[in-house]
Amino acid sequence: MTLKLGVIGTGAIGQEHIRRCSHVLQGAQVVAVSDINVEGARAALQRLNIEAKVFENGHDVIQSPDVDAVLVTSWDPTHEEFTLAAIAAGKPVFCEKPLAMSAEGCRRVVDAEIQAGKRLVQVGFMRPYDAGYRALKKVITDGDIGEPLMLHCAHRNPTVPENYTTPMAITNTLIHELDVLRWLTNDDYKTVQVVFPRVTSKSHSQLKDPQIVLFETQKGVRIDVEIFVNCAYGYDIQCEVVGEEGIARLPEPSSVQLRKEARLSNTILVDWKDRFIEAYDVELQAFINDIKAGQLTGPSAWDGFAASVAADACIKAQNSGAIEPVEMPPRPAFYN
Ligand code: NAD
Ligand code: NAI
Ligand code: ISE
Repeated sequence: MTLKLGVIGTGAIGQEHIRRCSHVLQGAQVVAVSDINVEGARAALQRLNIEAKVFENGHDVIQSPDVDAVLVTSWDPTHEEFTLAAIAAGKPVFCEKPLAMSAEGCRRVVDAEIQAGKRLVQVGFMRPYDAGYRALKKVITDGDIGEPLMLHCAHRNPTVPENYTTPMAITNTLIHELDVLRWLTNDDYKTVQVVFPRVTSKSHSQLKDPQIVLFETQKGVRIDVEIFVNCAYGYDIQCEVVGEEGIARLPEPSSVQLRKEARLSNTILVDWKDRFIEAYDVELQAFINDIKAGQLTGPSAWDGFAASVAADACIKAQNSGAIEPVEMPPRPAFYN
């Protein structure tokens, strides 16, 4: 049976996900889309050579009897509304990160899903599906470097649009680390502090860039994450785990090493679409397969909530300059 998908938001990642669901993955077909920019949605379908119905409103996609499951790939502040509507319609929904703009919003999704009595939500945290992160986790869980003591991480984008502001470094960018580092270390955050180095001249008045986010975890591990979204040189994700017996590093994406003109060099990727291209394929194939098998197993609404609890504390810490607590409520049995 072919799973019929509706996609809300046909921007950068919406188009990428439509492309992969239509031309790369197995068992699904995009039958409906919407975007507040309706002409943009039509143009995207034409570019991708896909025939699907274009709706003016995302809610009509969700309600369409032709649509079995929904992908929410519109802007961050729209995610909660569309995810809640999909749950109300009883349809599985893959929601890009963040699940909502605050822990309170995520909690509404968690509560609605529990009320529905069945897992219907997968959040677009793709890094746990990335082969590099999986290899790094195996090194840790196999005990190869002993107990982790410190993590040094970086999340660097070459550039961001003018509408990207200081809190978005947390809700839109760091949110990936907030999810993947919990998964990687099997730990939870206890406190967070944010410090601001000298601002790059490539930023603007509404964005303090770069930022350094410092965590202490429940197990006493110290984590530093540099967020630098106008780093100019590339899209660069770093993660180094310092353990009692050794150090493990996230593998670099493979690239041919060049010896040329008295230089030894490797290419650095510049676009998130390429850096995690396989992880996006795997996460969405898992979503499709899990729906057919009757049980979602990927990053859950509770994972979306946990990341947003930490994100709220980070934003508080951005504003206060103080060390702020991260207070995570107990996991409901529904998510065990
Ligand atoms: P984008 O701005 O390129 O695309 C967003 C699209 O959503 C736009 O076309 C916009 O017109 C549309 N849109 C906005 N509100 C809408 C609404 N109410 N109904 C329908 N369409 C609406 O942004 P993007 O880079 O594609 O990011 C989209 C989402 O994907 C964001 O939430 C972002 O955080 C997430 N994202 C995740 C990753 C990842 O690595 N997992 C990468 C990129 C983006
Ligand atoms: P984008 O700006 O390219 O696309 C967003 C699209 O959503 C736009 O086309 C916009 O018109 C549309 N849109 C906004 N509100 C809408 C609404 N109410 N109804 C219908 N369409 C609406 O943004 P991009 O980069 O594609 O990001 C989209 C989402 O994907 C964001 O939430 C972002 O955080 C997430 N994202 C996730 C990534 C990942 O690695 N998982 C990578 C990039 C983005
Ligand atoms: C974007 O929305 C993503 O999710 C990318 O993975 C991230 O690196 C980038 O900073 C975000 O803007």
